[in-house]
Amino acid sequence: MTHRETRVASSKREVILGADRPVVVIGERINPTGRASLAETLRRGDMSIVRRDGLAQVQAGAQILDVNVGIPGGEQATLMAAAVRALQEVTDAPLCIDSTDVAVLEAGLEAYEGKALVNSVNGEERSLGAVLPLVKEHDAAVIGLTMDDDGIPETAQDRLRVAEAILSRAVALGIPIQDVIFDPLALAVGADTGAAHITLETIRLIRARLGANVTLGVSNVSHGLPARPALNATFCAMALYAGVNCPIVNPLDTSMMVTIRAANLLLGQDEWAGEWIRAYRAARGRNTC
Ligand code: THG
Repeated sequence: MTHRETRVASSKREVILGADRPVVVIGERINPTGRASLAETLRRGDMSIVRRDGLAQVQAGAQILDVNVGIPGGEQATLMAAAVRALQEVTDAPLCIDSTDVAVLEAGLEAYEGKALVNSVNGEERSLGAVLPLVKEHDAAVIGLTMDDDGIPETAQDRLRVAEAILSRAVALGIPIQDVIFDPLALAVGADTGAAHITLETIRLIRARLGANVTLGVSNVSHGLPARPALNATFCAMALYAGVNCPIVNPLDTSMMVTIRAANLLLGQDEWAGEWIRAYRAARGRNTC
């Protein structure tokens, strides 16, 4: 199976996702879930934390920024458009527009200049019918979640079937095949001890059968557990080996970024260990290593 490359872009910078390229970090921080301070500022329409966190994540090595403004009761479409505009003022990084609400995705896409990543569509009829036409209309790329009207399948095979169904619907609408990437869904391992392993198997299967790029919301795995950074980084290393190439992570977590740089080197994506050595020297210069 040949592996496809996916292009996303801002008006000033493009980022290519592909198996034969270094990992692309999608920064997860612009998300009010579990972050009272961000939720509070968003509720006032204040974009200062959005700007600050966007910039900080890019400086820490994020190449794409996930933008989620999901606060209960908020005017989310307006907030999404405002967050997209605010981020475009402070960074050239392409954006990943994250909402379960189609009107919010649409507001984000309308404010965005470039080829966005839409987060996300899933195999539910309602989602396919609403999100894919929007993706087509805006010439965006899209993340397909491997769940459908029956929920999240328990086996890797069944999750692959959902991915195939999403892909064929997208292609039927005229969305280029490489513009669909997949997320095999990371669930909290504290709630189900078998969850992480099934996700890893699904990554491998999707990569082998569909040749598609694969993302993953890595931090979901550690919800409710102590020592989250250690679990997240370890799971991320495993997921990268299984075939994830654009994980959604916290780039301000230094152990996560060290793990990703190590994985790039160990999986043959860092020639002469150039990036590994450069990062080591930069950290030594800051006296943090
Ligand atoms: N797949 C896709 N998109 C996603 C997810 C996914 N988007 C959202 C989420 N899952 C990925 N992003 C996050 C962001 C934050 C956290 C987890 C996943 C997180 N936050 C801490 C908390 O809630 O406890 C708070 C962080 C803080 O306080 O700074 O864990 O799976 N496609």
